[in-house]
Amino acid sequence: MSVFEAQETVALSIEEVFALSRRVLTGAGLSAPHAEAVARVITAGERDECASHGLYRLPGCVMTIRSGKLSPDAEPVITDASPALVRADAGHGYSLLAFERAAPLLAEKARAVGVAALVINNCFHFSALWPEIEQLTGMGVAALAMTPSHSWVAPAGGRRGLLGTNPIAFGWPRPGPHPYVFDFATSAIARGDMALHDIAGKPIPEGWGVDAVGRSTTNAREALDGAMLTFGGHKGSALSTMIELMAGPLIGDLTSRESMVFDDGAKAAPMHGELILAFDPAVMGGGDAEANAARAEALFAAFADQGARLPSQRRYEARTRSLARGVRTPKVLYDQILALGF
Ligand code: NDP
Ligand code: PYC
Repeated sequence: MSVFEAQETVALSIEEVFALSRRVLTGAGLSAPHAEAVARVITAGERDECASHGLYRLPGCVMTIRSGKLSPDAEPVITDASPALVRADAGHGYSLLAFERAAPLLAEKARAVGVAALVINNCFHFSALWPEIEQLTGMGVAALAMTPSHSWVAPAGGRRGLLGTNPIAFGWPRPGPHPYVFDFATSAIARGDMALHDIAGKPIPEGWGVDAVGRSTTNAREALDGAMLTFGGHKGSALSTMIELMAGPLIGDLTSRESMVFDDGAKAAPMHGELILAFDPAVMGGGDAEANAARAEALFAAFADQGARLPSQRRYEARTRSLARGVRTPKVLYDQILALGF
């Protein structure tokens, strides 16, 4: 349920969400290719009712562009680094254009070798990972993506920000339009969602964060000013640390702590790297690809047999609704976006 459930809303078509996003982003100075790549992902977030990574992100994008740290017209440099490695230097632009331009080569390599990696370096990153995962499953490969953020999250046993909210997302291609996809922060909740609780004046559950002196809090503002906590205690903490390492030093890029130092109080989006792995089940499965795919489908069917739902099912249902009827966005957010003046 949205934290803005009872609030006044504005009705927008999907086309209007994209046009508004593009207008604001180009108005703030982003080049057309970047603005369109970012607007596509913001529109997808709004369409799938992912409030923390939809239109809510536009004011933050404008703040990032105005910080002077982001290169608004950076041309991603894509390198065919080895038979199984694509490297994309985003040149301090947003990650999304680099991903879009490099993804076809990543999938091609996975199909040739079985498993391949895309390393994106020097990118500003604010987006959910599932749009990228869905692009890859649409090319017939399974995919795993991860990225650090800023050091807002305390490790298990600690009380101060050190790790990022570090999302990890996985996708498995399926027949039909809806792949199996999960995508979550390794913090108990994404920071964007925590901020939405703060804006709506809603309490947060115990276990999401601690205040500035390390006491457990149910006040979102206090947790934002203190430290967020990982999901699953030491397990989320270790998974988050793996993401720091795999999408940080392993790929020659910044950790969340180093991203925060780079930010230097500008409150821009995190700047670091992203690691995306792609797997071709037809190559890796060795034998009968159809039989292997059918076994995966039997696993998914067994969820429904006991009344469980698959991750992304809520999103796909929201997508169907939005494509038919458009979206409703909180008026307070819509007015804030118009007040940016673009
Ligand atoms: P949630 O905890 O809301 O959901 C995470 C995943 O779990 C989704 O795939 C969701 O599917 C699935 N899920 C939720 N409830 C169930 C259920 N009952 N049964 C099965 N599956 C379920 O997300 P987070 O707050 O952790 O993250 C939100 C977003 O924030 C992510 O998209 C992430 O990429 C993004 N993010 C980005 C960061 C960045 O640095 N770029 C940093 C941190 C987060 P469904 O959507 O269908 O409910
Ligand atoms: O919601 O945690 C988050 C987040 C960080 C960077 C982009 N989104």
